Amino acid sequence: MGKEIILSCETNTEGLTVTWEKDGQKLMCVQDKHIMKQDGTECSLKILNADERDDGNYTIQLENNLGTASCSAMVNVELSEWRTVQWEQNATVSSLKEFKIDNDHVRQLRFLLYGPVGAGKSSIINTIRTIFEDRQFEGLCVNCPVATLSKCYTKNYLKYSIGTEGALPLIFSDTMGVEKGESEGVCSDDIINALKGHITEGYVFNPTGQILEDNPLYRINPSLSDRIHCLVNVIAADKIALMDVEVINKMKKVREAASRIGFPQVVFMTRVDLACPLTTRNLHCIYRSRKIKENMQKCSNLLGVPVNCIFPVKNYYEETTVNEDTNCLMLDALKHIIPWVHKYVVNCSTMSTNKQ
Ligand SMILES: Nc1nc2c(ncn2[C@@H]2O[C@H](COP(=O)(O)OP(=O)(O)O)[C@@H](O)[C@H]2O)c(=O)[nH]1
Ligand SMILES: [Mg+2]
Repeated sequence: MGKEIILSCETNTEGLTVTWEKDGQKLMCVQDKHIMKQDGTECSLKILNADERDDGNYTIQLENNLGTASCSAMVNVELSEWRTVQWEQNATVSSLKEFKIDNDHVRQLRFLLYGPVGAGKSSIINTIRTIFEDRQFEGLCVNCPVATLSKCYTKNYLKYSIGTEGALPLIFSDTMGVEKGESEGVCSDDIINALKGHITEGYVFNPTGQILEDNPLYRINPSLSDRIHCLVNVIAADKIALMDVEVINKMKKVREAASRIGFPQVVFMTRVDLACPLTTRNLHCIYRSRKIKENMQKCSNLLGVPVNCIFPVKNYYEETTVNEDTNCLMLDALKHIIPWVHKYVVNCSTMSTNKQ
């Protein structure tokens, strides 16, 4: 952003007719923006003070009496960094490992992961466990393409602790994915029941109907420590544009119920590496990428969650070794969310104590 871009082309003969094109159209030279040069066998196009309007596919067309030739280059102007991440993990890992809940009634902050099938919910838990246990996890049922076809994916309501022997006071609950169709995927009312603490872990989600009160896994009077303290909506960055309206409406219903309860809600936008080539090459560019920013804005519009509550993350999915950049991006999200959820729990507890 704001820099100078030079596209240059070396030819093997002089005296060529040169035309520059942008996205298939002849480039109209704008004063103080484009400088075209032809010096012997060297042709160049200088783009001054680059901004997002300069993005595009630039082609140089060369012509002489023997024929024509062309050559193209893609220009992608990075944004100025609009959120910063600490790309060194030790300090954050240590401070989160030392985190304690300032409350006698709640031992663990509870997060529920919710979103479409294949969005990366189970992978998020794998990734967080990998960070705090310093080894690659394969414990959860993560969708593989074959498994997705045979519909073998997360069906149970399961909770996962974090850190060796649950050293961190955090619990992540995995859920069945949302799907379009009346009796497909997790039932929205069951997610709302789970948020309120009515569902005990181990319950097998039933797409055709919510849990009944006489089910042994139905908790009639959940306490603050049984309830969920943060709803984590999970959306895959590369699938946002393809999201079915029925899935979006189901997610909105849950979000509205969560808003009535009043606890923190965030979005983890996964699979950023599949949505943006700049980010695939270098995760440090994530908050310079226009594609990521646009996708975050789309998530915000779809679900009604403000952009500052949306965290792009990359999960472990095929790697066999731990990667500090992957860890740091996830840690950045946790570092922002945990104090917020902690404050919510302490406030709830104080309010219920005052009522007694
Ligand atoms: N490239 C990439 N793949 C991911 C990422 N997160 C998840 N996946 C893959 O996406 C698929 C679905 O992930 P999964 O965690 O099972 O989704 P769930 O149905 O929401 O639990 C799996 O094949 C994962 O390996 C990511 O950040 N990047
Ligand atoms: Mg899953």
